[in-house]
Amino acid sequence: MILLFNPRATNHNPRIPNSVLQIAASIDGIYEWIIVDGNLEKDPWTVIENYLSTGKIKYFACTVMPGPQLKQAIPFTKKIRASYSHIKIIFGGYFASNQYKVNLDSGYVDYIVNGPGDNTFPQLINAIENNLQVDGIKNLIYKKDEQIFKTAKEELLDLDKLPALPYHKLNNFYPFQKLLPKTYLGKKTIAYHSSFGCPFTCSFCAVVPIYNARWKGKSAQGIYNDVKLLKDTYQADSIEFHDNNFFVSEKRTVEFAKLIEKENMVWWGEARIDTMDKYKDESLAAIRKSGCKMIFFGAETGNDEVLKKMDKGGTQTGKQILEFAERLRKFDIIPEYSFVLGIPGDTEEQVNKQIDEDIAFIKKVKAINPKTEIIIYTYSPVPTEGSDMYKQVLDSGFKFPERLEDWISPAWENFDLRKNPLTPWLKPYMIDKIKQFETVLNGYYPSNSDIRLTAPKKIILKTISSWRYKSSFYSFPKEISFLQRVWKYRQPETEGF
Ligand code: B12
Ligand code: SF4
Repeated sequence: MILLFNPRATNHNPRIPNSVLQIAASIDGIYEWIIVDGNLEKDPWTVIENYLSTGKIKYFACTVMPGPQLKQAIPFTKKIRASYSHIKIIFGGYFASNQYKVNLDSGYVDYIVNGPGDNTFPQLINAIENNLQVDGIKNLIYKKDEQIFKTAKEELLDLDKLPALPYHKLNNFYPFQKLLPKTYLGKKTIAYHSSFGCPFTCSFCAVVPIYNARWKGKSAQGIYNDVKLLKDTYQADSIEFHDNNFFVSEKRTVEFAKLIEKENMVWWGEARIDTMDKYKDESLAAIRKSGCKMIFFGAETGNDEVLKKMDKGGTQTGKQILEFAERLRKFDIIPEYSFVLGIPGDTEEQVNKQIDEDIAFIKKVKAINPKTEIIIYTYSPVPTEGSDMYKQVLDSGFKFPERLEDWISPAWENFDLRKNPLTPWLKPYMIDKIKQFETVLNGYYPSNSDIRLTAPKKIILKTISSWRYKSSFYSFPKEISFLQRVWKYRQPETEGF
């Protein structure tokens, strides 16, 4: 029997655990599987241990993204290896694939599924069950005789041909209603993933090393059929598309918009500014009419030179970021712009100056379209081998942890959350400046995605933050952070997106 584990990633809104559910779909009807969702268990280790003590579990298969999920994935796996050494441990997900060396060197991860696991996972289990070689299985990383082997990457799969996700079986483990949280979009929000990869190669992005500029999406009709099923069966009223880049194909998006319009559902997804700026006006209008209220974009920075250095790989410019915010305002679609501050520079002055310029640029965006939701990340390197930026990162002396356990130290957890990146070029005063600006910005423009923050609270926050925002005086905004703490203000990115 295979135990699929989704470690806790969020304290607030558990969502459909698509990563492990898609793996469940790949073996459903072939191998017996059970699922433990760390987001829905107070004490997942006891639940896992109860399953282990039955003696039936042969495989522990765990998905891992960086950050909070590691806090359960690492210690639980270690305990399993120590007490149940016969169990094979298989990791998948972005952290496992991108940081494969540290995972395999730990001695308690046997195999890593490097990218989509839909074919790889059943093939791997079949090979282990039948004592076959694994070297012919694509998308796999493993260690043999102290040497790491990476097998070839598989062509991207046709999502319309993959087995349907076993939602009804998940419902036997966890009442499905608990997996449809109330969000900014609606009362019962579906998390749906409709494509693999992304066609671009931004040098800071964790998707790039896994997908190498490849993208493949499910058909609009296929997405609609799944969403309709969830609406009819579980009364879902809204959709969060978890694709890295949902809007790659204008044709697919518009087709989907036309199909979903009659269902009266609100939806959201992630896109690129330069891609969507090419969309026709009627396409943007159709998207809005169909229920798309807000779209997430990686704006990154207003500086064209830096955009080039980040290898945005497209045509995005600072001017376009501003004009597009204005364009979306006319269509009543809220742009959710994320910015990456603190990228490496040749000198300390240059890094600091870029932060100041980015802050000024964010204020320009807000002036053009005040409804724009701003998300600020500090730059956290990902191992995008071959990119100039990653080379600069390594030259600066930056190193990832060498032991798996080190990833759960508080400092590296903050790195994962892109809050305090431990990057040598970013000095403490710069981090303070970014954080203080963010506090003032969130005070003057409280996020609409925090649905618990009432209108009067928003007015109070805005009023007390006003003089700081207008005079660009951000130092020690204690009065604002005090209120945000008391009212448990949730920034858009901690809420999830
Ligand atoms: C949903 C999600 C979340 C949810 C998790 C909810 C939940 N139920 O667990 C929330 C919102 C909590 C979250 C948080 C974070 N996330 Co997140 N998240 C995602 C997102 C959008 C979708 C994941 C998903 O469900 N994918 C759908 C499945 C089907 O695809 P998949 O995971 O790739 O799975 C396939 C393969 O990878 C593989 N596979 C995956 N797992 C496993 C396991 C096994 C055993 C096997 C065999 C195979 C396998 O097979 C699957 C099927 O083919 C991804 C981006 C993405 N598009 O995947 C980011 C992503 C994983 N998150 C990321 C990050 C960094 C975070 C944060 C840590 C930081 C942040 N600020 O965003 C935060 C933590 C914040 C906090 N306070 O906790 C990054 C990881 C980047 C990196 N450096 O590795 C991603 C890639 C987004 C991005 N492009 O930057 N996240
Ligand atoms: S467009 Fe987005 S998902 Fe695609 S490579 Fe760039 S940052 Fe990553």
